[in-house]
Amino acid sequence: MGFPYDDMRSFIDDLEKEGELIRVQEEVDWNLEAGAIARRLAELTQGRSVKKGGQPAAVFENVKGYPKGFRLAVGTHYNPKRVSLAFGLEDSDHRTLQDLQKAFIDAVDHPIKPVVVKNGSCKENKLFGDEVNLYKFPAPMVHEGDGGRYMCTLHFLVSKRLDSDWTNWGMYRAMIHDKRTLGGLFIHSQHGPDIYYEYEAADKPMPFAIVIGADPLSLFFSAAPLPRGLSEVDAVGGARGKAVRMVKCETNDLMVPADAEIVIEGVVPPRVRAYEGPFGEFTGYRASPRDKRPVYAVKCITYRNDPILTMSCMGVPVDEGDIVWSVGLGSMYKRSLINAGLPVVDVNLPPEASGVLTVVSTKTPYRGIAHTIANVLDGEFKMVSMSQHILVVNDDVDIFNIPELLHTWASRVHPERDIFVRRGRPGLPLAPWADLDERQKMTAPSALYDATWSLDWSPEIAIPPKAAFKSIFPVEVQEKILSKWLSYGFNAV
Ligand SMILES: Cc1cc2nc3c(=O)[nH]c(=O)nc-3n(C[C@H](O)[C@H](O)[C@H](O)COP(=O)(O)O)c2cc1C
Ligand SMILES: [Mn+2]
Repeated sequence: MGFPYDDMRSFIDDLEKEGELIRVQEEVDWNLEAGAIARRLAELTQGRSVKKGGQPAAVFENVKGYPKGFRLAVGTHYNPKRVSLAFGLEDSDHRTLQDLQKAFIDAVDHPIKPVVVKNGSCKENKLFGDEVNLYKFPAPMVHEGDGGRYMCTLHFLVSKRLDSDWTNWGMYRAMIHDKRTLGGLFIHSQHGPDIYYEYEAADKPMPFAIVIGADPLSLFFSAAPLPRGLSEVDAVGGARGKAVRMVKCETNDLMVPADAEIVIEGVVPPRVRAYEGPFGEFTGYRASPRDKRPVYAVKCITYRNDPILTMSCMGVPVDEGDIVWSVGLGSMYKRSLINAGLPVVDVNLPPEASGVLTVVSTKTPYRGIAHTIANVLDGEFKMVSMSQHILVVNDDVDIFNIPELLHTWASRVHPERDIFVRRGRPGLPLAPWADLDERQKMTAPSALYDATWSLDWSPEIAIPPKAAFKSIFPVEVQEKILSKWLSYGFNAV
């Protein structure tokens, strides 16, 4: 079908045509086998396309103990090439994280509202009341040591603010408690959790829909911190250049994409908690303990014939979480810093750092701009969930070049003067470096590293010149060498 995709299936078909996905006919167990394959694919792929040495994504067509047709998909967003296809970018083989950031920011700045349609393929099968059984789907036991089978690892939660038109889509993991109940992790200051706490304060159950396997951009935007009040579906419409088609839920007034694979409907009741987790997380560790967390009481499930359950096996980089943070968070941080009038050049959350490191390159018109940058991000994004470490560098550094970035960090941060330990802020409950008490109370400390040269230092005598081809040779010498490169006998670059 090609871009824009109306559903996950047509995207999967295109990934297959591009050589970026295979269909596995061999029997695969939902119990650890699917997760372990997904993990190995991520670790071998490292964000590369198949042409450049990565492994394909996979649809498991034959899941142990399940009827034919009930399928699992992994790896659909493991590299920028697949995401570029989802965005409809030409020349997807050569697209960079920066190209994707640009497409993401454009979409947020040019949203398109969804359209409501009467019917959709997500209504092909309907389960109500006693028929509801989450185990009907091959929800995976993703990693060893997880608290249970996770139905929702690559999906989004639809919820609507009390007394407002703002409908939020957000990705918050959910585990099966029993055939009609899910439970999940709500990290403070995220939109979905904030909306739930509003209902809870009013002593009302929060109606929800969980959508699995909608078009490939939906989950990408659902996992990023869009501006408060902007409905993710409008940004997805913007990215598609075409409105998303939506149908009404069976048991509440929420709208869901018409051709989603699986839709779970129900309520999150106030003041009910059940033990959820632990789970292997995006930081590359299983750090947040089993704890009492909100529950989803399921009233209805609708699904397409031969449904595809998308899943993520998060862990060490690079998996889809790392790509999503890099593009989604990177875009939103850059947009907000530039909108705040700061002379920021680039923002990179290197996928290799699991999204907990934010690097900003900037001009330095005044002393301490690194703190202004951190404060803007704190204010707008609260920074609870991601980007616990912020590294600010001068704009001579290409922060998308990881060796250059590491060299800068190692060579320009004064250990006494340039590292600012940040305590007392809300912290990441999943922070692997924090002690258990800090993780449970969400008070993990974080740090700001100011790698910009001191404005007091004289460029002539105190700032060490960089001994790089581009900076420590006269332009004439550089040009001569570039023009003669091949005649010297060296390889083309
Ligand atoms: C695979 C995946 C799983 C995630 N799981 C959770 C989670 O369990 N709880 C949570 O609060 N955020 C989780 N996130 C992060 C949120 O999706 C992300 O911060 C997003 O901005 C939330 O949407 P919101 O800004 O509308 O709240 C997850 C992200 C991904 C990619
Ligand atoms: Mn949101």
